[in-house]
Amino acid sequence: MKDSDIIDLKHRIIFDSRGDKTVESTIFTKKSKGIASCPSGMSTGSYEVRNVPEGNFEEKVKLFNEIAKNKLIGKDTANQEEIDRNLIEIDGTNNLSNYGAVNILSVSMANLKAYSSLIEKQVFEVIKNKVNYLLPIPLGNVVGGGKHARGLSIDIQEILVACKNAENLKQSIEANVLVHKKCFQILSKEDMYFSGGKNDEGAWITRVGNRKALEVVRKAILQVKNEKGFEFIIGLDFAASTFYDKQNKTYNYKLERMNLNKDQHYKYVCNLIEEFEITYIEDPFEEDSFEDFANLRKDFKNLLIVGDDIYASNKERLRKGIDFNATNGIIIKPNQVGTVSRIIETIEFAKQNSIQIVVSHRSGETEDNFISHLATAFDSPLIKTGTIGGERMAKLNELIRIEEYLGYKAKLNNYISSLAK
Ligand code: 2PG
Ligand code: MG
Repeated sequence: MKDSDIIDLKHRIIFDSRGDKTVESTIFTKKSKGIASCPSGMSTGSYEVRNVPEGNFEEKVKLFNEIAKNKLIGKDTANQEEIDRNLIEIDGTNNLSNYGAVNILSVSMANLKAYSSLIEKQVFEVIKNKVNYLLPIPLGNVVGGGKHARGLSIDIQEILVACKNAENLKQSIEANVLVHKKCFQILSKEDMYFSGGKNDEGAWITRVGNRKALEVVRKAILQVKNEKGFEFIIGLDFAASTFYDKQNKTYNYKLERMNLNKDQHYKYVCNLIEEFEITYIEDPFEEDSFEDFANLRKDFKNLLIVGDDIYASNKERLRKGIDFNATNGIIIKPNQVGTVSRIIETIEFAKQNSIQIVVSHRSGETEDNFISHLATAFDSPLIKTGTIGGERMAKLNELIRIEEYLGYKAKLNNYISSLAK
């Protein structure tokens, strides 16, 4: 047996930030171990692999562990692709419906971590060994709605900010936090029903409506700019599939009492982009609207249009998007596809086709910081991790450590400055 061979594999059930059960795996080699856990989404797309398996959760986790142990002990942690192939073979389905990403991805990431620790490298260096790295700028939601707020807030899922003139990661994180704090102050004054409620990702909940919520964020940004000199872009994640009515083909905004057909919705999206100088937009249309995405792409040249549910981090879905010229960006969430190798394949395909990647958390998170390494390895221009909250800070603080470790070999990725006016 080599030092890098797997000698044991453990699975345990832990709880995510929503209090739901998920899986943490530990892989052991003779001289190292790797621990990883899987997050879960709330506004999940139909093209994602299954996250949690059907049936009795505890039994499925136990069973998977027994089978995986048999199959993986003696295999080389250095060979990530072979480990991942074996994991998918155990499941026996392409969409991982038997055991789910909770079981599979946690082992896949734990394997990479065990190997990195053995060879005393950082996880991102094992993924991509380079001389210089570009670090992602955090894109954090400050006001939130949709499913993450259980329908108690605005219908747009996320109003996001990212700082375009920070000198380092610490500053870019701090800048977002300052906007988050300002939003609290402004909402306290301007929303008479505001009681400091937050959604699953720590963004403020408010029922003032989409436009007013955007005005609040704009005001907050201006105040932070005047006080500290930080400048921001504003982003929106509509998560439009979550309020699209397939039967009537309308987008139903509950709070605003608006049921918009496809054309009306297209105009509504365009108006918000213009009025609030939106620089980043995610899932403005439901997950099969390739044409609408493509039209938006033609109408707004300087906009980063990012597909989340439409692609579900899936390479074949992205291929279709490229054929349509639907977007210039893709959300990257490892648990949408279920293994490290699969997510790397999607990222490399995106990069070959000049599609910007935006590595992202899920609304139900753990303290795992794998995505910080994934974003660093591939020079992701942005990382979506939320603005506050322990499970969100776990990713951001890891980026601070990575920046310190890399020293002069790391620079912030300034892609968004090239977009912003
Ligand atoms: C999204 C994500 C993360 P969820 O839509 O981008 O913010 O939400 O994890 O619930 O799918
Ligand atoms: Mg999204």
